[in-house]
Amino acid sequence: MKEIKAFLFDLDGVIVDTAKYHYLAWKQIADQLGFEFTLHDNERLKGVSRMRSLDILLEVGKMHLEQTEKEKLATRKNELYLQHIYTLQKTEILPGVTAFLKETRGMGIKIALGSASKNAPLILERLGLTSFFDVIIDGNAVSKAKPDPEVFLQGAAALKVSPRECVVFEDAEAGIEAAIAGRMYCVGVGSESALHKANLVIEGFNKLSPHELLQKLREE
Ligand code: B16
Ligand code: MG
Repeated sequence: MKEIKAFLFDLDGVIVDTAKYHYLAWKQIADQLGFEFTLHDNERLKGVSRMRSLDILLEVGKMHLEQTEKEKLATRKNELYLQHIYTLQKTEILPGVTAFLKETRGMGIKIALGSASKNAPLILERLGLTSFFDVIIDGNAVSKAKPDPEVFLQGAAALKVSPRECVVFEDAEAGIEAAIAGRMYCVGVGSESALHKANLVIEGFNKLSPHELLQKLREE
C-alpha cells in the first residue's frame, strides 16, 4: 500500500444526513404531481445528481415531462430543499466527524470534499466545517456524475496527489463505484450489506480514529 496523503469525503450521508431534507422536498414535488413517493424510493436518489434524481422521481410516478417543465421542477425542489438547509444546525454533523477531521489534519493528511451536491459549499458553511477542507469539488465543478470518478479525480488533482494516495469515504453505491473506477481506496460508511464493494466498511466516524483506519486498510 502506498503512503496515504489525502482523504476525500462525500457530503450527504457521510458528514451530514441531508437525505431526509432531499426526501421532504422531492415528496412535495411528487404530491404536487399527484403520486406517492416513499422513503424506500428515496434510497435510489442517494449520491446521484439533481436532474438524475428528478428522472428517477418521474420514473416512480410513471410520468414523462418536457425539458423546460423538468427544469422548473428541479428549481422548485431546490428552493424547498434550501428552506431546510438554511436552518441546518451544527448538532446535525454525524457523530465523530468533527474529531475525525481534526485528527486527520493533525496527521498532515490533506482533505477534500467530493460531492454531487451543488449546495455543498453552503452546507459546509452552515455546519462550520469549511476550514477543514483544502479543496471542495461539488456538483458545479463536474460534468459527469458518480459513478464516474471525475469528482474524486478532480479532488486528487487539486490536492496534487495520485489516486493511489487517496482514501474516499462514501455512503452510496454510485460513490463507491466512482472511487474504485478512480483507483482509490474506498471506505464505505454505513451498513456492510449495501457497501460490500468498498475496501473497508465502517458504521460511523465515532467507531475508530484515522490512525486505526489506516492500520485496518493496510491489513486488507
Ligand atoms: P443538490 P452527495 C448528493 O450529495 C445527494 O446524495 C443526492 O441525493 C443529491 O441529489 C445530490 O447530492 C445533488 O444535490 O440538489 O444539492 O445539487 O452524497 O454526493 O454529497
Ligand atoms: Mg452521499
